Amino acid sequence: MLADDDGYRLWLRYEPVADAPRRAEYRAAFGELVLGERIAGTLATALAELERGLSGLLGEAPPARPQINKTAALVVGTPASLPMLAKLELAQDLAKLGDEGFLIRQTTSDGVACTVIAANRELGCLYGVFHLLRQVQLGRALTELATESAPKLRFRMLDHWDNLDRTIERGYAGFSLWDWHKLPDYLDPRYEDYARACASVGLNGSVLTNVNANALILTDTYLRKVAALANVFRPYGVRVYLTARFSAPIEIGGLASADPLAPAVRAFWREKADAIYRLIPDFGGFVVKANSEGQPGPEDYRRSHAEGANVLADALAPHGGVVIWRAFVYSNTAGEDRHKQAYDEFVPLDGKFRDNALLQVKNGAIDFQPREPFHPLFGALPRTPLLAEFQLTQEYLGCATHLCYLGPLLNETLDSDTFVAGPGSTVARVLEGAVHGGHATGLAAVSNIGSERNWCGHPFAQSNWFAYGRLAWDPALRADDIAEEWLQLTFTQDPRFVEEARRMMLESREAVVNYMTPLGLHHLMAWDHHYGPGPWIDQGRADWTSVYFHRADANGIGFDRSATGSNAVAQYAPPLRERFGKLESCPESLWLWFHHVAWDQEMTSGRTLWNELCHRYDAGAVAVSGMRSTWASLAGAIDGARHRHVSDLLAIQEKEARWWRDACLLYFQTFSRRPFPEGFDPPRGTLAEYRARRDRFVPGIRERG
Ligand code: GCW
Repeated sequence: MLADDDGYRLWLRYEPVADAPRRAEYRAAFGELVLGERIAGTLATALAELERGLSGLLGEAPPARPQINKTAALVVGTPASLPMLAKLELAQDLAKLGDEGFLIRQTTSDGVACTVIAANRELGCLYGVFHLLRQVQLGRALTELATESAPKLRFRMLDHWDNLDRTIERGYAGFSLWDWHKLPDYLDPRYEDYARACASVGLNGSVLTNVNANALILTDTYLRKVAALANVFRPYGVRVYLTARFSAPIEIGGLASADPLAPAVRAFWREKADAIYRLIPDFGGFVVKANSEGQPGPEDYRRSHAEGANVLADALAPHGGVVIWRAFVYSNTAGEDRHKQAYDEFVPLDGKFRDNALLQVKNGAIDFQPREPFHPLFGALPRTPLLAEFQLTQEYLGCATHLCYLGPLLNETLDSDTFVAGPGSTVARVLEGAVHGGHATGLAAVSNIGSERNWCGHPFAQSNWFAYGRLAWDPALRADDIAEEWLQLTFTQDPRFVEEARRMMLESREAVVNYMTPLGLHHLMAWDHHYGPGPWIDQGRADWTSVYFHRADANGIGFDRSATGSNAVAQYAPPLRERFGKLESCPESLWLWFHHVAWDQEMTSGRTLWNELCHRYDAGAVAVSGMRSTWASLAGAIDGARHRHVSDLLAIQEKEARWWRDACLLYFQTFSRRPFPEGFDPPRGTLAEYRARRDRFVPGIRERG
């Protein structure tokens, strides 16, 4: 019987290497730990990680010494901290690796067999240490350790939507990690474990607060608390960022206006930035949601987003900080197709932002749906550095209960070809600065972390934190390799388990797409909390309703965004605008995103659209039942606690997938007026029952009373 595991250690479990000969090889090769001189800060952290990791993996940590005196050594340092590195002639290789990259070499120095982890900066050493530990955890042969690695993206951010009262907007894993009430005096040990986990996958920025921001975070009392967190994160290379409420000059500055061009407002932001940097010298900067969903912004003063962003950018520039301005902007009154609004707003502003102002663009044009085509702003702003924003917390992908591995979604967006500079202009290459010759920028993701013991609530949700970090380091990595690695690190190396669970993970996102929003449907979730189906939602602000997005009628279903409709397709570069614009060339997976399609339209499967829709909804629900039985067959391969936890959640997911399937199809049938295909397992409830269901106090939103 394997001991129960509560999931707290994530992918950093450091259990003894199971293969005894391999363990002996490692022990022999890592005879002693030799670290660069001036051990403090990040280098000390790297040593502590090595000792901790190797003592778990190998049974004991090799002794740490300032120089070699055995026959084998694990040597870690920068050329500045470890003079012996000079002899190894690494300078040329290191030169390519920048501030955060590292290399691992196996070599001899004065007759001593050395495994060397070298980097230009201490943070690179720490990343190299985590890389090495991961290889040892995976039981890789010593001959496979040599590598060179540098992040392809500069900003690798985790965005917390955490409120000061510790609730988390769209959070499904408990309350906020940040215990503001007890900070700065009490430092929960979790803070350090959080930073370790982030650094272990290469994340280097943490936005502590919700983009629906509270200006109080910028007051002195809170900034001292933020500084305490920054002190904990610093050795791990995780910089702290805060969300800035645009109206803060009024709310905490005593000004009558927040007009970005008013001298007093500029002075407010300058003084605020100065005060922050006095407390947090490596503060990352501000993230701003402005003029979106009721948030204040420069348009309140008839100023552009660029004018707004630049004031904050100017305040941060002397300190090396950046402002990350969100492009998730749409009008407060429904009018133009929401798909088009951010593009229309920001394309005319290209080139008008300061160098230290970055635009953060959601992966798709609407809002973190199970499947969206990539956002047309990628590639459309050659003079503006961009971050792509993903959502790890599963607001639209099953909230707290669904197993949905997001690796395939991330790959799908990052691999999407924008064609802006010919074929191969993928979103990833746009972000890397390779398409327009700009600077590499980054990725951001809304965190799925909370106070639950296992951090993410669902044991498999940890894989999304992990996969995101790995892809932010290298957007070319493949979701299936990452899944395999994560499973081995997190659960076991048992090949049957890894193979079966990996298959489950890889199928899981498509299953969610199928039972929620197949064929390009989107935003059919229940009102406000977005938990469960609500395709019938037709009240309230039009572009927050489901009927706005699916447009089902007696003829067919789908949002016409072709030239005959809203013409959002024109926002994509040729040949995509033509490809998406015509039903014949549009991928079927996006049909109802871009077209209003007749119920009897034939699809490549030979089915009519209506029958295909039934088939997809059913296939999604069936896939979850399949995941459930696969998982049941894996009992015993891992510890009982985590196995049971996942089993119970899969049982909930199976019920909920069926709920989605039945509710959506019964509802759409009122338009299609066609029977369910032959052999179709009929819905278990009635439409009236599904419509009458009211879920209260769903996690992730604040409901009172
Ligand atoms: O998807 C929507 C969410 C809001 C969120 C918003 C955003 C923070 O429903 O809760 O607000 O996106 O990204 O700003």
